[in-house]
Amino acid sequence: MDRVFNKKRETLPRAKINELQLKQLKQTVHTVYDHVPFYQKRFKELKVTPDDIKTLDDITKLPFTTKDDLRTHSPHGMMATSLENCIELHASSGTTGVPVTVCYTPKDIEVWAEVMARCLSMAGLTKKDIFQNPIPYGTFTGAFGFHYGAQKVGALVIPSGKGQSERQIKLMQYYGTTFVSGVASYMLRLGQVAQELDINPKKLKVRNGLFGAEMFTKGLKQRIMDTWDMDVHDIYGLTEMCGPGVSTDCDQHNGHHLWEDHFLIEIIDPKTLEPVGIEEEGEVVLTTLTKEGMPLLRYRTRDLAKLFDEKVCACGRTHVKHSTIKGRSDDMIIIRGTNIYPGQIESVVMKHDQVGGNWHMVLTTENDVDMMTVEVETKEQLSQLDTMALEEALTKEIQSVIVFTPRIAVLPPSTIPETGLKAKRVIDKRKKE
Ligand code: DLL
Repeated sequence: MDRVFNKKRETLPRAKINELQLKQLKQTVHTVYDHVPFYQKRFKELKVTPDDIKTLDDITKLPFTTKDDLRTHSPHGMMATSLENCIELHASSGTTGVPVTVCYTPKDIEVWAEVMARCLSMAGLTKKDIFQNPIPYGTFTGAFGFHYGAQKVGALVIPSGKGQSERQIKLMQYYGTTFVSGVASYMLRLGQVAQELDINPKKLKVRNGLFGAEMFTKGLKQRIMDTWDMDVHDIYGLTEMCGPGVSTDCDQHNGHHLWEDHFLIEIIDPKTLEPVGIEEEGEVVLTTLTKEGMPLLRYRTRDLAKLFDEKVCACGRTHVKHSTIKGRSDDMIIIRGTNIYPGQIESVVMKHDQVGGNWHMVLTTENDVDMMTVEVETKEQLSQLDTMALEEALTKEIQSVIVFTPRIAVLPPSTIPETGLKAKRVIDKRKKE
């Protein structure tokens, strides 16, 4: 088995994983019951005590935790230990409101480095690699998570940090970067910048990348692979669990292995809050099993995915696999009665070779009717005839996915403004009654 960081842990037999999870779940429940004011109150309201947890299925007796709970109570009302025992703090990027703060003990940082090392190794990182980390170093978890994990693997880390795309390309050229991390849409942008500098991305030494922090479709993945002649893996994570490092897709590319010795996953119906079946899509709910600073029970991520029923993956790992994150339940837009996820539009857009890296959809109200305009940038300036042909093709293909006819605007290269770390795909300017 290659591309593995901790073979013993990553291939634990199912019975052992369940045994370990039950032991750790019991421990976590005891800890929050004894130390976390927020959970003490919730346990009392639900009339549950740690003794009620006898099997893994008993998890359904425990309270959910929501983002709003964290916004109101974190960090102080959610901590299981004093701040004195913590050595680092991070905060969510705040894409959907007030950021949430999480504090880490030394052991939390160790676990984070371990799960990141597993994800990075699964994506092909070795101690021989030159690893470039083009993510802002700050309260966002991205840069530090990758940094700690890559160092644990033993790679040489270039902490290249935020933006400055030309500089990123120059660093790749100068140091011979072989592995890149970050956000997929940014990697595509870097490909464009290299070309603008007259550098063929394929001629650089980059051969592997691990990207996440936002939904990206197979089409976008393929686009990066073709532009750079590199392999691409997808990493999922969120500040509330640790940051990046919760799961990654292995070389089979048919699901993300989630580290079940540190996180317990459930998939629920977001309306009824009941568990859904295997292979059924629902909201990802996560419980931390080894966290000391801010353990969380049944955290409702609002991310949508399904679990796969596979005992042992062809890669040799036994940890459960979930599908690519389809998006957040709050990313779904309803327009003229149709539910649309940005990913559905991206899948169509990315099939067209002439389309560049950036696109978004603008929603407006005209004569009291919702309108959707999909704006796409081209890679290179197109002739009027080619522009019209592309508009026509996109109109037809997007219409077949969303049922009504969208407007399409094909724009020259680099005209859609960048929106920071995570791409903003929906600009909603509709009149709100
Ligand atoms: O985005 C952590 C991260 C950094 C993950 C770098 C991967 C790479 P937050 O800012 O707290 O943390 O945002 C977490 O981002 O709930 C998902 O909605 C979304 N997300 C993260 N990874 C993926 C992914 C980081 N691979 C939120 N696919 C999560 C789809 C993702 N969505």
